[in-house]
Amino acid sequence: MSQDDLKLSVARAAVNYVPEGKIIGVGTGSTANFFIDELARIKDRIAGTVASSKATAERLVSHGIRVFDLNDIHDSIPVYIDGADEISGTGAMIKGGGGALTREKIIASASDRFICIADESKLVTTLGKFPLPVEVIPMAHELIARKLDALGGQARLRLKDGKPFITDNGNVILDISGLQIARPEELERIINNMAGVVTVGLFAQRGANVCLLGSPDGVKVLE
Ligand code: ABF
Repeated sequence: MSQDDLKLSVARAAVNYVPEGKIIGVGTGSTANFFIDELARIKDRIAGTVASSKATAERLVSHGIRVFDLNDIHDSIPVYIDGADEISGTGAMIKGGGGALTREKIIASASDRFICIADESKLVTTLGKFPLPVEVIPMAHELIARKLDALGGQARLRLKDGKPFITDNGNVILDISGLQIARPEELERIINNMAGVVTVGLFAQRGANVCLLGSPDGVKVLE
């Protein structure tokens, strides 16, 4: 089975978690894209979606799926379905490899349940092998990089085509490599408290409620 087959298998499994007649949160990335394509098959059974990135909103709209502005939704969102770069057995995640971490964290915080969809290669014992993304206000990236280095990692400004990668929110991203994240909730709090940080891509204080992991033996469910 290819990695894409595994992503497709979890995307299909995630459709079973979509409640009828509701607005659901939809994540970003290649696994989330498989989910969007599957969601299109049942689009008449939901009221609509909120999207965690411009790219996701465009893909949803291209399927004729309604996308709401979060400010126009006055109830909590029953489920948010999204991928991850790494996930621990307790549901803590590193996210943001795709650069959408801030909107992902906002929608996760607005949702009753976070359903993480990933192939099983994303499951780790200790988070940190995948460089931890941090979205930062552009004027503060050198300052924040020094503070992150002091935590024991190496922070690098994310580039795209030789220029700083710019998020949907107009900010830049620092990727921290070399971390072994033994206490993800604590590190999330510490980095969130740095002035100039918009969002850290650690999702530990609000982790996944359910994780659907694609494996050659089928979809494994961690709850
Ligand atoms: C989003 O997509 C991100 O938080 C994460 O960076 C990425 C995972 O992408 P993929 O599904 O392509 O591995 O969920």
